[in-house]
Amino acid sequence: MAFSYPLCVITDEKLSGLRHREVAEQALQGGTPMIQLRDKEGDLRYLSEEASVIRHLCRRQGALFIVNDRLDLALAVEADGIHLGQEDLPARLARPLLRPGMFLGISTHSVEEAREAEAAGADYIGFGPVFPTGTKTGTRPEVTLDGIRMVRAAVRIPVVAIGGITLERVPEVIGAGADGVAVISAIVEAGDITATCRQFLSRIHEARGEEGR
Ligand code: 3NM
Repeated sequence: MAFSYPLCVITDEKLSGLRHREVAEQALQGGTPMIQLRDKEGDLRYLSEEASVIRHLCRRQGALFIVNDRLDLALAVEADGIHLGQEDLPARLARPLLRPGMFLGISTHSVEEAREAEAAGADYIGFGPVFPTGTKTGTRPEVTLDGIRMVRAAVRIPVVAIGGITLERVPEVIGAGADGVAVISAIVEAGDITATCRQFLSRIHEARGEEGR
């Protein structure tokens, strides 16, 4: 069955010049099914306010709300899930702390990490960077479209591709087997976030052979 959350918009206040809640609101208006709050620097008091608003907005629309890295924040605001990187709390330690039904997403950069994440109970993996990205410093070498093909064949859980993904690149990324795409700059830096999300979704549906949705 097709993954129900094929577009994840990751909020970024620096790149967008907007508050997390504003990015989320505009992305949700464009039909985005999954929002991830990601902020490596903001203080927790501020982020808890942003997260509470986004929690409400996502719930109203039936979209999934994922918090990056901060498990305390995810639990406190009753987010739908947590996304952890290879330098964050290990999945096997995080999984038992989650409420039943909460999503666990893990960033992975190789087939080995993807298999490990699946074995540790991840519900989906982020896989990247597929293409060069200026958004995250210190990223690993690009996993490329061939990497997506390999990882898709190696795990059963959904594979969400990330890193340098633009509207133009959606068909090849989905064509290589990604179940979804996670995007920062190509969406949050776009003048019209709402319209850009609609374009991404329609490109994704086209690439999946779901025209007319
Ligand atoms: N994680 P953009 S790449 C947050 O490879 C993040 O795990 C990556 O931003 C990974 O869409 C990345 O602007 C940045 O390239 C994605």
